[in-house]
Amino acid sequence: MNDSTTQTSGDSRQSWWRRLRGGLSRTSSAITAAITDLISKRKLDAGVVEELEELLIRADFGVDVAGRIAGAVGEGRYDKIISSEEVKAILAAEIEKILVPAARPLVIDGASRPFVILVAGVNGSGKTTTIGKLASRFSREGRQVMLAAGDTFRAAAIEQLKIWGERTGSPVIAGAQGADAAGLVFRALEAARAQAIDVLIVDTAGRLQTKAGLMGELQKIVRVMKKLDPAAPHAVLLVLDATIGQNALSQVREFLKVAGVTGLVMTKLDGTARGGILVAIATEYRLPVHFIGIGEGVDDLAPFGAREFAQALAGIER
Ligand SMILES: Nc1nc2c(ncn2[C@@H]2O[C@H](COP(=O)(O)OP(=O)(O)O)[C@@H](O)[C@H]2O)c(=O)[nH]1
Ligand SMILES: [Mg+2]
Repeated sequence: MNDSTTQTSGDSRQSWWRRLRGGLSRTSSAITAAITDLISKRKLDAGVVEELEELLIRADFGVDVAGRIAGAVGEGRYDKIISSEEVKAILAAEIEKILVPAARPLVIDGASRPFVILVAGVNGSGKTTTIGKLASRFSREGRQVMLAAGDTFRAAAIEQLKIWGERTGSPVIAGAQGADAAGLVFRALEAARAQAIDVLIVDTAGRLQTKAGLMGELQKIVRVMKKLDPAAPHAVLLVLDATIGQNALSQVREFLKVAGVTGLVMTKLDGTARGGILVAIATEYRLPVHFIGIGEGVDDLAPFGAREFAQALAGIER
């Protein structure tokens, strides 16, 4: 996806770019400060390339990607004086190339009513917040949204979803704490059909400690949905917290096994200097990255664009 599909008007595009740039600034400052430091008054040589590789590994790009990008910077440029702006530009171009296949938007198929989105991920990854942000976005697009409080484990989780429902004008189907999540989701899907809802977003629990139980619960939710609509869920979004770095990779592996993940949302990119993890995941799993979260506010979620993300990460000014 390119910038023009992210925002339409020039003004909002500019303000979005500033927000994205600001959100990724921890990672980009770490990278650009190191690059400037590395190449100031020095010719490019194997030592510089190696140090560049190391700094990319520190930003969680992963060893393979870091090696590939550093190699591309070095290619044909040994013994030349190269400016940090040039290095940043090559870096951005290489990151963009890697991310293009991952930047695929979440397409809401209007023929599926409701279009059911199951949201999975470990506790604290940002599921409920992301659901609120998505509800706001879809409502603004003129869609009727309903939320299902499938995280029945904690009372606070149910309350949190209700608040997002109020804020975004979306009805919330919730049960008592401890209620059977699959049963609740069944009811929600019935209600969504009766009320001609366009998008039903289902929150889930993310208890990592009881992995087997949690994963069983997810599978049960999916099985029960299919009784009403064999095509549901139409999307399974895995929400990943960027601040956990390389652990995100093993979470993708676990959830892919049981939940049939169709796309990713990476949150909290504003809270880490290691935003390269998104690049590592995109390379390893070839899953679409639909959205990124760069703050706690309702507007701090954006469709993922390869070029703008790569440029923001490389600290390029527009
Ligand atoms: N800085 C930042 N915080 C976020 C983002 N997304 C979620 N959070 C915060 O992360 C915490 C956990 O989020 P929550 O949605 O409750 O996670 P859940 O347990 O997966 O439902 C909350 O304090 C959120 O405000 C983000 O993109 N950036
Ligand atoms: Mg939650």
